[in-house]
Amino acid sequence: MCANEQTVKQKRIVVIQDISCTGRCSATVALPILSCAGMETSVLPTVVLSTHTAFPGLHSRNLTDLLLPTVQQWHDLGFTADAVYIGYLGSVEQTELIRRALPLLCGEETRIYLDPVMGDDGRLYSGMDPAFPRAMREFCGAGQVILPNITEACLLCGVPYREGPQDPAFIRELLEGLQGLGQQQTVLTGVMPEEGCIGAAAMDCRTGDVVQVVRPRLPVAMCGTGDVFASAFIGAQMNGRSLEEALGIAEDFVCGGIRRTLGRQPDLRRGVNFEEGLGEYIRMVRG
Ligand code: PXL
Repeated sequence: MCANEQTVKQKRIVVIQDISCTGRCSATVALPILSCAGMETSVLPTVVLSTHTAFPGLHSRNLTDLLLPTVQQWHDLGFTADAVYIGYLGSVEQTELIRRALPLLCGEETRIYLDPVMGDDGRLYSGMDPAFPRAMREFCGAGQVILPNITEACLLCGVPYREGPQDPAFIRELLEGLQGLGQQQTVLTGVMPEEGCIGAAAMDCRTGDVVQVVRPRLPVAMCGTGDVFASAFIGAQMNGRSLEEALGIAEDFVCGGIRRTLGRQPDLRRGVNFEEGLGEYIRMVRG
């Protein structure tokens, strides 16, 4: 056993998002990736859905009533998290409840990652309350790191959606519009700075410094890519990788997953084959 394993305490993360029972997004993506990042995972489910919302005929149940009692029990047991990752929430009311629950989960050092999951391709996800973007704008202040995609950034900033490629001035406008919302870093995903490229642009909210990581774009849209990206990014940062390194690791992990899925899985709603990239991911973040 190396010295590191004896002396460094294993980190704990609480994942607050839905369980979409099949279809590879949210908790079914986040938990395995964060486990591979070496973290102890807990899940606070916000909604249980038979599938994610891109499939017709789904059944779902909001677990609003369980949120505060669960966190209160964890608090009473002396449980605190090193990181919290908030994703898909089931209602405006849940944003308020989670805001009240966070102090019970967090110590001084806890890092809160907030992905304001609301929509994609310029539209709110099916079934999402139109009042949600305004509530989410307020809620972003709870996050040290916020991770919107372009659609969510537009909704948060109140600017019309623009399809890619987006000119650098527009990406900058979004990053500056988001700068005051989270506390430390903004990670804007699905950025297409030029034809044939996709990546992420991140701003340090305190200094205004921007880093951008881009990769060749595969011309498909798959469900759950934002969740794969956010989980891989968080796992890398929580293992001490710099902002730029974590962005690169997460982009490579998503691109590898999309490449592996193409041609092998006809229904792209079933999400990204990230599983077969986990061995490589472990080497990137833990090696
Ligand atoms: O991947 C984001 C996401 C999370 N949770 C649910 C969703 C989606 C995207 O469609 O429907 C329930």
